[in-house]
Amino acid sequence: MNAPAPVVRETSSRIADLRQIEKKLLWLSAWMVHNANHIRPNRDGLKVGGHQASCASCISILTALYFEILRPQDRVAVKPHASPVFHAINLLLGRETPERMAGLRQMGGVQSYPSRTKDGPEVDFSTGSVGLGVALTSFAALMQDYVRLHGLDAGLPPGRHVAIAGDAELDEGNIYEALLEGWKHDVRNVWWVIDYNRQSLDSVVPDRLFGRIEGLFRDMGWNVVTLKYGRLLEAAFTREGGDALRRWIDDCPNSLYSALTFQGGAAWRHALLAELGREPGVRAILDPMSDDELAELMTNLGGHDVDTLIEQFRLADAAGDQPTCFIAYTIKGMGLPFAGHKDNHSGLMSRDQMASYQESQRVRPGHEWDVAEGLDLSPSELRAVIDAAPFSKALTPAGRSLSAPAIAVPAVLPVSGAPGRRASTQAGFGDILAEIGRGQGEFADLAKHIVTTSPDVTVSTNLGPWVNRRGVFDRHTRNDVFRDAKLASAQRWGMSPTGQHIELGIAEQNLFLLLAAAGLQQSLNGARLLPIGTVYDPFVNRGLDALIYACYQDARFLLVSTPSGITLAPEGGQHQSINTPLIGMAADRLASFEPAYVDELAILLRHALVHMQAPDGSAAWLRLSTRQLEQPSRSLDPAAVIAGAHWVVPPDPGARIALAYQGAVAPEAEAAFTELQAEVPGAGLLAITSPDRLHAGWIEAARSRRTGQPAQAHIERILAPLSRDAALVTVLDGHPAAHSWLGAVRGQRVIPLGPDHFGQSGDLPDLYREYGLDTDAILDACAQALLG
Ligand SMILES: Cc1ncc(C[n+]2csc(CCOP(=O)(O)OP(=O)(O)O)c2C)c(N)n1
Ligand SMILES: [Mg+2]
Repeated sequence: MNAPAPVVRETSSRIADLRQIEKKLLWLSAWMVHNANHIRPNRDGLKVGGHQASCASCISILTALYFEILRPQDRVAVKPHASPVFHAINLLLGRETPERMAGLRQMGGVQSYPSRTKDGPEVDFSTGSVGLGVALTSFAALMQDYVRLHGLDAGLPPGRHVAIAGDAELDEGNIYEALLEGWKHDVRNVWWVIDYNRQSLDSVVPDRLFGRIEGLFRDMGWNVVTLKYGRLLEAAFTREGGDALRRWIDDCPNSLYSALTFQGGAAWRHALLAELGREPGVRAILDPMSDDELAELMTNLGGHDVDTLIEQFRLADAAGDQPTCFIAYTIKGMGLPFAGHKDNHSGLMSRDQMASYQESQRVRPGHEWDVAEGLDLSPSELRAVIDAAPFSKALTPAGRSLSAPAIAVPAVLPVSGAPGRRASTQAGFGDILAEIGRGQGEFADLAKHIVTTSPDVTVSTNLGPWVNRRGVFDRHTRNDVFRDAKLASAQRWGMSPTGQHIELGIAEQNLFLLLAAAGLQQSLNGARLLPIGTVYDPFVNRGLDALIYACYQDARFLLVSTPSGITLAPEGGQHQSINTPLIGMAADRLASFEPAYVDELAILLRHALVHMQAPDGSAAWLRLSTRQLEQPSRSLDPAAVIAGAHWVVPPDPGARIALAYQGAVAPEAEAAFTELQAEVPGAGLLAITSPDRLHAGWIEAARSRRTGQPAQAHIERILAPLSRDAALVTVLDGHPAAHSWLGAVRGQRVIPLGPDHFGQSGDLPDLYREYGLDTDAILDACAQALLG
């Protein structure tokens, strides 16, 4: 039998010092919330909020991690409601200011939940929508391996990815989707530390749940470490009567345990004596203790014992890189007056409670933000304690956020749609990417930095040819059995550490979390990646929260969604999407486009690759179609295509009507326009490539004008030649609200066409007639418009 690994114990003086840090973090986080709610002037009468109990629950976990275990290269997602503790840690590390602490949940102050974009580079991963930050750590670990194996990183030591999760976060389904995907990709070096306070927002969680969850983690190849008891309880268990005491606690329902914790020492004594008083030895344990001492003993859980936490983290570290879940038993509100109360999630200490807590902490009024105030350490001793933490060393002289130079994108992409040929934008996308994938000449460097991914729709979104050229990524080399056996297949998918496509299972939230992780690699690992993810347009909805989350952190990637709309006609049903153009308009930090022809696509794809890398850029989204259209022969103004619209046939000055189309319904609009022109010479035909960019430009110009800056939006210039009372007939294969705002630009009338119902199989003539997108419907709308 192997000898067990030696247990590395901290010296008792270091533990005593870390207990001082815990004390300070509990104070600072509670005070931060108190100050925001009870002291700072409140101008609007709204509750400011903050979560003193959620913070108190994880003080020891965060102390052990940040002041003993974490190294500068480790990356952390902190559970959203522990934001004040996280910021207090940064205050101790000299990376935050008391002013920003005092401004918790205020403009310019520290944010309610850790935010990369608002709080700055100390935040590795934003959190807020529970479950997503936790899962993101797993994808970030995968992407760290990717950039290292491709030699694209900055060469710093690899870090571990750590999530501090609330136990209720494990109710989110995306956690299990991520676990399964992580197992498939053999993800390593991930730790999830669960603050197991057995409370969520509304209530105490069911007792039997964690037995199940532990099993799930083990099934997914994770090591599970349960930290149930601290050193005081462990010592008590070794005494006569200790076994009975342990059994009693093990069997105690979560709700009773929480209630007794809230009630305190006398209640514990009453309950324990009633049930265990006759057990030999028990009274000898309980009787000599004061009520306070008994309460301290009974709440001495593993997640509140920094000594136990450090020991278990060290053991897991020594055991290797297996993903590890720590179930750290805690009490919500530990150390504060509402500890254990089931309603404490949003509870705030009263002024009286804070006054006595402040006194007990020996914090003089006016010295609330002084870091050494009330501690048994002088300021210089405290400094030395903090400096001894590995995490106190800077990751780089420039801090935690790295950078990498932009990758040059050639002026023109290789395929732009041969005039006269029939092609879809989806096919055009696949062709362009496959050409880039040859890695020839000026495209060599670009090709190296692109990484693609898809949730089981790689082939049907036309990424196959790119993947054939660049291979599938896997940490281990795996042969393509079909190819080795010389069986014919269009897909040649050998897997290796140099592959550039990450094949995902069908869960769309994982797609967006992976894109988030890939799109943050510049900052996290100094690796410039150009991540491209493909998905069916309707199933953007399935991953929507994760998409918004990725953009919220300013991750940079390109989303290509195809097929879209009702145009994939016979497939019908829930494969049709109508709300996605509106999502594209409303999503922050996401520039959305929908080309009709491949020449527009080539311009927009190139723009997306540049825009993703621009300091003031964003993620981008191309909504594409499988409908084949005859490609036009023309030359385009790229700036107009990028700005969102270009005249195919410019209107005469003062024209009474224009017809505007977006995407795959171009042929119906063109046919209608030919007839319209015969009736109304001088009418215009407008191609809309992005209602999102048009709308954003319009809002921006109006904002500038309000501040006295002259500005004209692209859509204002576009519509200017039309007469004031001109009519606009608009059509897209998406919800018509994407265009109906156009009438507000210059006060012109709009008749917007587009499906507002979906779900019917059929062929294009039937469906376009049914939903009012065919040429007749467009002409009817034009006639109505002309009649006024
Ligand atoms: C997706 C999502 N749903 C709901 C919420 C509202 N909410 C915030 S915290 C919380 C419960 C958190 O419980 P837990 O994760 O156990 O945290 P802790 O007990 O440590 O505060 C809920 C439901 C949220 N932030 N995100
Ligand atoms: Mg909880």
